Amino acid sequence: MRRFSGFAVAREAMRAHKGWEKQWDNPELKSSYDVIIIGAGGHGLATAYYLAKEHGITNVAVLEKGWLGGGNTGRNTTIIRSNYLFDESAGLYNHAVKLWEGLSQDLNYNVMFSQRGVMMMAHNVHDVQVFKRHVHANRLNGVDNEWLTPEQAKEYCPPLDISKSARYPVRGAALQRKGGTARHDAVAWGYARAAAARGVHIVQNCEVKGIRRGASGEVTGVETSRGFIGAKKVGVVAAGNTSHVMQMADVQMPLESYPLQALVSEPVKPCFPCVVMSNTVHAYISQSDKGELVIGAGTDQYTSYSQTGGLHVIQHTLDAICEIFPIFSRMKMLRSWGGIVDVTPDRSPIIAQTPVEGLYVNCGWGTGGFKATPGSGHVFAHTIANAAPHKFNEGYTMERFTSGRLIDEAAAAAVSH
Ligand code: FAD
Ligand code: PYC
Repeated sequence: MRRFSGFAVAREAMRAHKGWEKQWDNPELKSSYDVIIIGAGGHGLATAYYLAKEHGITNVAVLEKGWLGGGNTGRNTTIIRSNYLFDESAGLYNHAVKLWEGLSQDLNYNVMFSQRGVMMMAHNVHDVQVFKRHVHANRLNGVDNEWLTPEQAKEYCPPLDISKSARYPVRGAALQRKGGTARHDAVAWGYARAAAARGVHIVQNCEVKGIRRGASGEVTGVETSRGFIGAKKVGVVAAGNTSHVMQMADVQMPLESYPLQALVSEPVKPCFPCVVMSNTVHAYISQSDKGELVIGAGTDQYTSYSQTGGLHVIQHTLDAICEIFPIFSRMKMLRSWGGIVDVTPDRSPIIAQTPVEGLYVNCGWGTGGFKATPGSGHVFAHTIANAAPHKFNEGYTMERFTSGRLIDEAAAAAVSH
C-alpha cells in the first residue's frame, strides 16, 4: 500500500490525481478464517486492525451486510470525550482518547481529530451538582475536566446566550479541553485501509443470517448471504442489530434498540469554535470543517429498527438550540437522518466473551460509542486474541446484569434516552 505523505499529495497534484490506488481490495471470500467480525462499523474495523497489528492474527474477515461505515459510524455527530463518572469508564474512554491522539499517524490516514473542547451546559441546580461531581471524579482519575462560570463559558463559546432572562439560563459548564471531534467516515476508511494492508478481508454486501454451532455448542462459522464461512472465533460488533445477530446463537442480550437522530445546517463560515452539549434541553452542537452546524437530538421514546426518527424529536432539539444560541435561529437545516442505537440498562457497553465458546460480543454503546472507537477495537481485539479481557474491559461483562455490579453512566451519556 502506498503511503500518504506531503510528497505523494504534491506528486498527484502534478499528474491530475491519476496515481492514487484503491484503498482496500474486494477480496475473494475464503471458505474459513481464524476470526470473523460481524459488522464493518468503526468498532468492527478497529478490532480487525488491532488483531492484525497487535496480535499477528491476519486471517480475519470483516463481514458487512451493507456498506462500510454505513451504520452508526457514518451517522453520528462525532463527539469525543472521556468525562464519564466511574473508574471503569475513565480507564476505557481515556484509553480511547490516547489512541485518538496518535491515530492519524498510526493509520497513515487523516481522521481529522480536533481537540477543540467539549463543554457541557448546566441549566439548573441539579445540573450544577451533577457536573461538579463529574469534574471532581474525573480529576481524581486523571481525566481533564474543569468547571466554568457562565462568563467563562461565553468566553470559550461566544455564540452562547448567557442572559439571565433565558428560559434555560446557563448556570455554568463543565469543560473537557481534550474532547472534540473527528471525521467519522475517515475513521472507518482509515481502519479499513490499514487492516486490509495487513491482510484482513473486508467484505461488503455480505449479511450474516445464521451462526453455526458444533456438537459441544461451540461456534464453527456463520451462514451468510454468500454461503457458509467457517471460523473458530466470531466477534459480533453489530450495534443496533446486535440482539438480532446474537439470537442466531440463542443468546439473549440485555439490549433495546432505539432510533437516534441528527441533522446538519447549510454551511457557513467558521463561527462555532467548540462542542456544546446540553442534556437538560436535549441538544448538542458543533461545526464541521465543511461549515455545517452538526446538531443532534435525543432518542425516540419507543424501540424501532427504522433509521428515521420522529419529527417532533428534532423539532424540539431545534427549539432548544435556538434558545441557547438565538444567533442560529435564521439558519436553514439541510438534512436529517437516524441511526439505531443499542442501549443497555446501565448505559455502558458490553465487551466480552459470551456463554457460547468462540463467540464474542462488543455492543451496548448506545448513543455514545463513536468516541470509544479506537479503545473499543483495541481491547476487543485483545479479548478475542487471548480469550480473556484486557484490563480496561474487565468490568464490561454481560454477567453484571445478573450480579448487579453495574456501571451506571446514564447521567454521563448526556443524550436524552
Ligand atoms: P455501526 O457503525 O453501526 O456498525 C455496525 C455494523 O454492523 C453496521 O454497518 C451494520 O450494517 C452491520 N451489521 C448489522 N447486522 C449485520 C449482519 N447481520 N451481517 C453483517 N453486518 C451486519 N457516539 C459518540 O461517541 N459521539 C457522538 O457524537 C455520537 N452521536 C451519535 C449520533 C447519532 C445520530 C447516532 C445514531 C449515534 C451517535 N453516537 C455517538 C453513537 C455512535 O455512532 C455508535 O455508538 C458507534 O458508531 C457504534 O459503532 P459500531 O461500529 O459499533 O456500529
Ligand atoms: O456520547 O458524547 C456523546 C454523544 C454526543 C452526541 C451523541 N452522543
